[in-house]
Amino acid sequence: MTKNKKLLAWVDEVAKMTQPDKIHWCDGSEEENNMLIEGYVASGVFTPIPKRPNSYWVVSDPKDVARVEDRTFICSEKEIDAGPTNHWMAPVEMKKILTGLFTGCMKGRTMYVIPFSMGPLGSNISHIGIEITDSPYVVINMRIMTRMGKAVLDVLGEDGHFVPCLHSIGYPLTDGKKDVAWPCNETKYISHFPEERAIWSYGSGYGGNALLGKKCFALRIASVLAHDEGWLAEHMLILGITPPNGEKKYIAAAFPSACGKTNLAMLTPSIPGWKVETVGDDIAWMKFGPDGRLYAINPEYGFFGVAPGTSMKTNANAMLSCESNSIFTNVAFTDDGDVWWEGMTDEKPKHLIDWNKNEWTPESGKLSAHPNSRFTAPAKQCPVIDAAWEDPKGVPISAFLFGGRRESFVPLVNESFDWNHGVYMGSACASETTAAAAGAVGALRHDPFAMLPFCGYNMGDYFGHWIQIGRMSTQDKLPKIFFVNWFRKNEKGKFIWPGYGDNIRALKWIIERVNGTGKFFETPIGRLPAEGALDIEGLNISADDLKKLFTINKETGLAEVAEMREYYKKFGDRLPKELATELDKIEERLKK
Ligand code: TSX
Ligand code: MN
Repeated sequence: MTKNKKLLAWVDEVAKMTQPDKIHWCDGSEEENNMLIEGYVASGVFTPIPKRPNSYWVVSDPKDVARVEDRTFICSEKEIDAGPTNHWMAPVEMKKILTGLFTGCMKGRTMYVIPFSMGPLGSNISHIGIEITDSPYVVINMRIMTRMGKAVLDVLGEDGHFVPCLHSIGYPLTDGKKDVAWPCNETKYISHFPEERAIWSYGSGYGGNALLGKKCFALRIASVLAHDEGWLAEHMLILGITPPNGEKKYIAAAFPSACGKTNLAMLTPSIPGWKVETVGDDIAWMKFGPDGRLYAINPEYGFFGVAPGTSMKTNANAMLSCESNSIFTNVAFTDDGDVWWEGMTDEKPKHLIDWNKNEWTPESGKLSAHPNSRFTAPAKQCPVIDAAWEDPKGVPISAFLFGGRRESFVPLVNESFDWNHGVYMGSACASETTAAAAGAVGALRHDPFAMLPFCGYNMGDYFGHWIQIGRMSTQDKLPKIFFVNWFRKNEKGKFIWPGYGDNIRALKWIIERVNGTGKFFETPIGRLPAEGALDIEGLNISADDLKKLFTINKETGLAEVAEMREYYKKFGDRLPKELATELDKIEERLKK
């Protein structure tokens, strides 16, 4: 076990409060994993998937299917430090509520203690967390998503530091109450204490609400650590890209949801001789190396990917990653012993068991898989996992990409003039809403740096931190910053750019810009590929459409500036003056 005094004291304190029947210290072994899985198979919660070795199908409570942003709290001492984009409650007040809810909440259950490392064990960029949970589903998924078990306690040692991550589904088995397939509680709190660097999550067993290493620790708490210590914890994929000449570079990219981040991370390039390899698909932690460059690790150990839309056509490498040793949550089950979801195959199966465990046929007129259904798959099973994905030093980042889903104005690819202009681009990340999201379709939703639900402190201070990072090195060593948009439409409402594997063409120009060879022309909003600089060989796109991808309309640009100016008001005096200046400069250039 452990001799870590803080850990022993915390486990003791939590057990006194939650009153479990048993305490189980997770060692991360296969035997332990098998024991938990066998328990779920025996009770019918997990169904083995005959077509996929060591893989299981599970469905959640229909009311516990996604992260709950309106129940997510940043409990800083001062409200202003949570900022205008987070929900806040005073830490004492929140602790009082949570202590009430957690008292006796594990009665009749086993309390699991999960030691986990975010990042390769022993990397100076990695951090250790301990999750206490009463959900075996969480233990099984944490074993895929993080480096988990005994080896972590060895690294932690007697007085090593860890982030305490307390989780309960909030369903005690008191007075002989029977368990259910997916226990959870209508009352939910996903609470973060940034000053204490602690997480308390109550009432949900799903995804980011419950697998606390991911969004809660690796983004919300880590963003606070990164701000205080001068590094970056970002909602970014990391990919390696090798041109025919063999000079490999690494890129990190942030996109709002529904832009296909996992698809880009595992891209199959359409240009011969180019190769893309995956370091991570969701989170990047980056620190400056002694050479002044930013080095990135993927703090995770697996993928928790959205299933619908994933197919051998859209993302073959994701499909191949979850062929075995994977958990499938809220997808459908086929008659021949496999899982299925909308978009997996061109033709729909004739019959399924849907995610509510009801009979389903194409005539049902319902989705068979929940839109937020997921696969949990080990990253090492990805056929194009990068050779350096577990390198404790991290990989050197040459470019940052920001993006969004924008039907008009925003060009296919646009290079910032300098670091601060790039920070402006990050702050301007936004997506037009699709039918998949709540609210009006086509409305512009700001999601700065794709961090809107994941920044653990005041977003204005976060912008300032990015400005500050730019002062910590020199322009030639800092990554170049780009904005990309795969989603521009023509007047007929059709996507102009084919996307997917053809996005390598935009990445190719980006690599050429990093090398200083790519030809460009200057516009008021940034540097765009010069005529002929974008490789369109073998691409079926008209000259007219190609032009549309790079047309900057001044009136639309000025409207965009006005919209951003309005948005920036939200941040009051926490908005760095450098960003207000960037906005002024864009406006001036557009008016010229
Ligand atoms: O992931 C996507 N990417 C990035 C791929 C590396 N998607 C899916 C978004 C939802 C997750 C895209 N959708 C992309 C894209 O580049 N582009 C589009 C829009 C689009 C959709 C269909 C076609 C072209 C573009 N073409 C046909 O359907 C034939
Ligand atoms: Mn994400």
